[in-house]
Amino acid sequence: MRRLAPVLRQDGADADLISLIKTILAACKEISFRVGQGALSGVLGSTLDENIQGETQKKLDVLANELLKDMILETGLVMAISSEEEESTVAGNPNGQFLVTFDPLDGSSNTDINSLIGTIFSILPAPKNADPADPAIFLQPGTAQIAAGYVLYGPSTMLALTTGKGTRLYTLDKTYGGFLLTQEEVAIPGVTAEFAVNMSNQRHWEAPMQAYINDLLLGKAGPRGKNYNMRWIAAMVGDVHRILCRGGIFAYPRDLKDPNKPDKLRLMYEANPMSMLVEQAGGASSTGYQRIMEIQPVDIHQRVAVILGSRHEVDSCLNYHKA
Ligand code: AFP
Repeated sequence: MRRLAPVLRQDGADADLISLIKTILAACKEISFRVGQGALSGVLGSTLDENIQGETQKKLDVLANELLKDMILETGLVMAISSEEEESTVAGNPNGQFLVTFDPLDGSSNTDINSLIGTIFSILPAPKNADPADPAIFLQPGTAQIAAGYVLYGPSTMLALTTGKGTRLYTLDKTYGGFLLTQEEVAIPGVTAEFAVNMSNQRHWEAPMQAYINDLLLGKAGPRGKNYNMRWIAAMVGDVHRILCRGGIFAYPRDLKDPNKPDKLRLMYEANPMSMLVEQAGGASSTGYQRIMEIQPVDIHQRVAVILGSRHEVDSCLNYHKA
């Protein structure tokens, strides 16, 4: 089996990018170890604090954030980092050529029930001669991403990674301590009969999403002419991983429950990296009205509606939004 570095070299990644990715993964291996220890590690449960999103922080969120932040900044390769758990960006080396934005622990409500969680990351180019302390350096569309990936802490620890040459899956070999290539080229089937959405929000969605899901629920007797199955992991990494493995559509649509927070998922460290992984695997990703990776960000913690997965199913959903 092939190790990560030679595969990245073959894909044209330079030594600095490989070194940065390996550092991110070194932090993820440490997180994987702590997660694997479960209650024995003493890091389950909540802190007394809230993050910038107003959500209770889990101890593991804080630990994962500190590990990633410190290790990435120590490389000297990075001008600044931005994290779900940091109110603003954190400056690094003014001459660093990369920016890294990450969700240290996605699906953190799953930590206490020994269920799927993961780390999502996105690597962007650092602008030349910019102020490392200025958050505006991160406001680049997803199309500018140099690399994107996630590490899924499940029964095995897996890495999904793209540097723009397809999406590849690796599995952490805990005996040797490195990630080995286990799926060279992920290809999401274009057609699916599986959807993932939090149905409890259905009554708050916009009309096009209501109509689309209603038609899926009508099954064989409805306009789609086939029965659909539903899955919801409550961790985007888990749902996207399933879609990379066997297809499907994942949606966290706009929701009119709280007018101050119509969208849930974060553009910079959830939607953009996942969109790059999905598109590089032949899938599609949209807000319903716009390709996610073409959104010009206005804020590092910006939220967006997300509809992604099997290309033809995403197209069907988008047709409802055109009507
Ligand atoms: P947390 O990481 O804060 O737990 O949020 C996870 C998440 O952002 C995303 O990974 C899930 O798909 C979604 O929220 C789950 O949302 P529901 O709470 O509506 O199930």
